[in-house]
Amino acid sequence: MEADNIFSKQQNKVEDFKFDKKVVSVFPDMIKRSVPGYENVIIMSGLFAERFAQPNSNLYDLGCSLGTTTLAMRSGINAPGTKIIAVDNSADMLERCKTIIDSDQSDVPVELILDDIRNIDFQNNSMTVLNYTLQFLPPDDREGLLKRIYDSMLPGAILVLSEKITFSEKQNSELLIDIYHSWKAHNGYSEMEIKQKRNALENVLIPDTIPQHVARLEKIGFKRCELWFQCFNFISMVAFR
Ligand code: GEK
Repeated sequence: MEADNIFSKQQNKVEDFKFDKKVVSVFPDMIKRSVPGYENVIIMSGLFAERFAQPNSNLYDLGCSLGTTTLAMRSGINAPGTKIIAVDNSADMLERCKTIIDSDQSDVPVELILDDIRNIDFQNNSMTVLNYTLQFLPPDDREGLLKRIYDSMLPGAILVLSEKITFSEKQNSELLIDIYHSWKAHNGYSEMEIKQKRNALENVLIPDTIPQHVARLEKIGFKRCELWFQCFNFISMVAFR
């Protein structure tokens, strides 16, 4: 696994973050050292799939990157006749994802789609996972996407939504984000790397607060939702149709 040193050198102008070849080559190391709880959230996505995949239905992994969530879901699914539809709009990510999925032995079919998740015609949907992807959509597009997902869901279907979040209370926000940065430093990132990555993400990753997420899910019609994981400014929720 290649080490993530993308922001280790001083850059004159920090460009907006892109999921390009350079990021793909370090992605497993980057996400593990940058998203607290990532590995647990992936494992638990597999456990949700084990429990909620319905026979003859589709399961969606939106913003699949290298397919880590897809593989966890694939190994969890017991229901017959299911298909996982994994979508990403980065051609570099999806190309590498295809190699990884092809080398996995499970016989649950996986369809990889290179497209914007806003263009997908969701159907016959028993589970949708958005692991750290909704945060990259323009805020005004988030409700529309979630509504279309909701409308495609079978009774009893679930949405797993994992996100970086922000906080409305200023002191909590400063403290938790500061501790998060300490955790990144603990994982070997320098102060400059942390700062440059933060700048690169500033216009690209726009986090919501937990109350914003809950209000949106309730407005769309999800009958229950629960926060099942939180570490500092990273969360995962499950919402039930
Ligand atoms: C994992 N879920 O390993 N349409 C399609 N893909 C998109 C869009 C969009 N509009 N916007 C961003 N992406 C993964 C990790 S990474 C999270 C998800 C991170 C894709 C983007 O190309 C990238 O691959 C992914 O969403 C976000 O479980 O890097 O912080």
